[in-house]
Amino acid sequence: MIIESIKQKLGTKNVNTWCPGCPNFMILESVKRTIAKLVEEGEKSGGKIRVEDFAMVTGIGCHAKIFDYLNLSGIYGLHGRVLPTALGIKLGNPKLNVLGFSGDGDAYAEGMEHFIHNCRYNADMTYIVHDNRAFSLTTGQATPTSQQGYKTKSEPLGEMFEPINPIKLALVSGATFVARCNAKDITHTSEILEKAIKHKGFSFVEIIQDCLIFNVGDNFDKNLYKIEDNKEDMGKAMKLADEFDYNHLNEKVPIGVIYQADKPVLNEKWKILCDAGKKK
Ligand SMILES: Cc1ncc(C[n+]2csc(CCOP(=O)(O)OP(=O)(O)O)c2C)c(N)n1
Ligand code: SF4
Ligand SMILES: [Mg+2]
Repeated sequence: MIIESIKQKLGTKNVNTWCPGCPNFMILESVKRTIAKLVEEGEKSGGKIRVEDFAMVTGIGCHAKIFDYLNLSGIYGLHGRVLPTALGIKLGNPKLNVLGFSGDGDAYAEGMEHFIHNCRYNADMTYIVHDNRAFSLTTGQATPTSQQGYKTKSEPLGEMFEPINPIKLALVSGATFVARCNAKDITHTSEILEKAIKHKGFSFVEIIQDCLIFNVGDNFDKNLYKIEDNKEDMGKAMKLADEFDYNHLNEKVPIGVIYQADKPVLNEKWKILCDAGKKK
């Protein structure tokens, strides 16, 4: 089956309510391309991956509408609870490729504790964060990755706190695959997503997804630069993470695989789960 027809199968007939031009469209396209490529490759090598072997979980927010536009089984979950739901699916059927989709509010505010612990657990699943540095669906309030001084109806004097650095947080929490990409670069994003899905362990992909309506200040596309994949070198990864602090938009912003390491995954460490996987 050719990639285009698999991509068509991944679409739905639901009316799309994202704002015209929103980079979420590009993330959707990147995800479809990636799954279609993996399925086609699987077919070539004996039908190893089917569309049915993927499952998705979303939070609540603009990002989460991807659930309506991507024809995969899964759960349109609760705000901030993507990862425990995704982990539950993975525990129930370890053979599934589980993809979690969160917004920055979803992942780093309400869902922060799940983010840290899932980096530690290293279950073999992929976590995709659409980071637009705002709670966009609820009209643009500041999230933990919004820059200081960002003014909203809820923060009329401007965001008071320094943002968190999710890349650094993932690294210190034990994530075995940490990457950043730009939604608008579909080819690069698809390459990163493919690597993330193929990675054995918890893969975290932070996608810069500029909202067109909220927190539209400085566009930092010009600051992005692509890096070579960094395997196993934590010192280098921390330096790359430090280059952009999510506050000063004039800094250089590395995109690509910032860190990848080969470590035992949850299924291997947890015998009961491992045996359950063998029985299916
Ligand atoms: C537990 C809970 N808290 C708050 C909300 C309200 N809420 C729904 S969407 C949303 C904002 C989502 O922001 P983000 O995760 O960044 O996604 P975006 O809309 O920016 O894609 C909020 C606060 C909710 N639905 N459930
Ligand atoms: S409000 Fe922003 S994130 Fe939401 S659909 Fe519109 S452009 Fe996209
Ligand atoms: Mg957001």
